[in-house]
Amino acid sequence: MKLYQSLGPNPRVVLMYLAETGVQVDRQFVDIMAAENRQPDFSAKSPLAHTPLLELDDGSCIAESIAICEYMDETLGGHALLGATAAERARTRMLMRIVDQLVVVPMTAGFRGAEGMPMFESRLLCLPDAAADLKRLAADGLAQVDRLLGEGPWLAGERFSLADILLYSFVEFGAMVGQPPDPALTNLAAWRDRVAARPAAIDSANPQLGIGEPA
Ligand SMILES: N[C@@H](CCC(=O)N[C@@H](CS)C(=O)NCC(=O)O)C(=O)O
Repeated sequence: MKLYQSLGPNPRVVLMYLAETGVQVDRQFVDIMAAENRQPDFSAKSPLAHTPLLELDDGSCIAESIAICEYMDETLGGHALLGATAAERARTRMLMRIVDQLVVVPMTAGFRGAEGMPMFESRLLCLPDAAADLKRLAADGLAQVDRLLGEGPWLAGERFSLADILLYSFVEFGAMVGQPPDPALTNLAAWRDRVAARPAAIDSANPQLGIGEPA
């Protein structure tokens, strides 16, 4: 099994999953800034030529960060971060869908229509006229997540889950690309500090390093 990873919040979700669980897989860095992901060898493996990508021993491939983590959790991770029961897993999936729709989708579309435009405009539909509104939508999504978090400690309550990893990767990405969370969202700020204190948050920050390798 081999994981293809790169810069960016989506590969970070998988790296943080690996760092949290201790699941070991071979890993290869793909330089998306140099368009390595769009070379025929790689794009034949991935439906949208995206990273992360997990290649199984039989040569078949799984794209999409959450699908990869779910596969690993089911086969190697002992349901560590989805949940121990069907009800827990359903709750984690519910929270991930909320985070995806309310935060990830508008945040990334807002980025593509503004700061990220030079990287994407030659090959993807970018919406510069909508970028400010998309960012407002993502900020509103974070406000809704702040309410869902309440006192926490985690999105699912007492149980740290893949939903926290997904949200954290995109809160950190947003902070780097001009969409930092509103400091008035105090539940989110306290939760972000709690996640940042987990070793996996540090170990997953640099996709070019091995997990736990000193920066
Ligand atoms: N929904 C996908 C998104 C994957 C994605 O957009 N990956 C980015 C890195 S964060 C990528 O490979 N970009 C390369 C490109 O656009 O050329 C997932 O969850 O994995």
